[in-house]
Amino acid sequence: MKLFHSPTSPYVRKVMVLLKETGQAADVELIPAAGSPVDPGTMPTGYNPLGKIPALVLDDGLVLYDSRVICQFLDDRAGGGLFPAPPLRWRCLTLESLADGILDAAVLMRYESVVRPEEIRLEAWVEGQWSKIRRALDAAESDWIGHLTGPLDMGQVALGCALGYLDFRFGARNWRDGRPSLAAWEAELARRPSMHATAPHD
Ligand code: GSF
Repeated sequence: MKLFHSPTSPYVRKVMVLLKETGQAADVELIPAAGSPVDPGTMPTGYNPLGKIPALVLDDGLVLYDSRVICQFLDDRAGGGLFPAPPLRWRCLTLESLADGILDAAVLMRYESVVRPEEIRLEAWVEGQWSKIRRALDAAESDWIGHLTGPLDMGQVALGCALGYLDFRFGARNWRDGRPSLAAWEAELARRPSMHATAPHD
């Protein structure tokens, strides 16, 4: 299998963590890809018309995207158990959606600062994205700690990748402030070899 990959992409990181947690890392060849909505660069537009990564090309030529579909496929392939049976499954998937929503907002903020020329940036729009992230983090602190301290699942992996991305790109916003339980949980998760080995870098 071939995985279109970047070491800075938090969505790719979700897939990489799952591959390591389920013992499948050696089954995937990593293909570097980089680009943005303004310049697709080396993004795999021929495989994923959306021009986004991750995209996974299977040995029979079938292409899977996005990260949620890829993660479910790979977990199923290995019997990894990172998507628990219902009813817990719905909590797991909702947590993954919360984490992906944090990432969607954070990536839009990132594009606003590195892709959009300074004179046409809209500060209120950037802060609106951060408000989504702030509310999601507050919900994680107040509603999700019980779930987070249960057996590892894909929702937890996704949230760990989202928090890692906030540290990587928006460290000055100090997401840990006022969220001690979430901070303690993240510190513990970050010690897992799968998280440590996939920490983002430029
Ligand atoms: C999001 C992928 C994505 O936005 C998923 O896989 O879960 N819902 C999708 N990936 C970014 C790279 S990154 O910031 O992780 C991407 O491919 N951006 C290029 C673009 O044109 O938006």
